[in-house]
Amino acid sequence: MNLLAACCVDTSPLHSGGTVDDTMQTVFTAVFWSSVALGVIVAALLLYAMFRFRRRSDDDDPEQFHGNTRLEIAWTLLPLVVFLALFGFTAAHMPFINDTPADAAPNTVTVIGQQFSWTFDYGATSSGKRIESFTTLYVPENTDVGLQIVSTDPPCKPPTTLGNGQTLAQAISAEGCGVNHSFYVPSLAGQMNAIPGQVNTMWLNARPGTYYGQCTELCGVGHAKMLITVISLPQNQYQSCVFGSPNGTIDPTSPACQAGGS
Ligand SMILES: [Cu+2]
Repeated sequence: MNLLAACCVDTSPLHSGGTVDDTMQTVFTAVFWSSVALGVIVAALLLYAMFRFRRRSDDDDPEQFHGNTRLEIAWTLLPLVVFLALFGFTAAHMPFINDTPADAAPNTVTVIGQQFSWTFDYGATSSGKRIESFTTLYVPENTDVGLQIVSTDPPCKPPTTLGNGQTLAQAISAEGCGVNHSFYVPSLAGQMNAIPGQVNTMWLNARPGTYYGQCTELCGVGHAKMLITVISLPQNQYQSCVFGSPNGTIDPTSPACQAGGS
């Protein structure tokens, strides 16, 4: 197990680490196996027709007919029903995947993509210092967490003061500079672009553990360095890791910030 962990990190969306990816896998599994079944049935019918009705001699003419209404209605309706069923199944699950639930609001993190790293901002201390972690996003386990995703690059700097009622994400996007990045941790949720001048939102709810991802929008020479780690911690451990220090500094080496620790 340790050997496996040392050799490779598992970023497969098939190995879900939370409720959003669970739902995505529900949709994927249904669409995938329906497609496999349809493909096998169509190929089998095709092979059957090719061999059963093949021309046996030069003067053997196949039966000629046209205008079989029942057949035409059937081959129109059947694919339509299959298509509508898959469409309905997908559409029924999309709101859960896409719409950040209201109870994620207190756990909103601003995700800032910049050449070439990720900053995660959890809010500010009473003295106004931003509480931030870099590369690693800490989340409370089994809890809805909202992400507001923005991009900024020099000459822009994340603003130090915010307008009245303005969120950090709104202040950064108002500056409108940066290049496109994309936040993607496949075992937790789908992919979301970080676009200059825009605030994109997504959410996740992670079971305890450590999850990995990376920037998935080619953004420059350091693109490959934009790795992401998500550590899902028990609620009290999360509180002391992220909000425990009076000066607002998150220490990634502290015991509170270790997955499966203290
Ligand atoms: Cu990038």
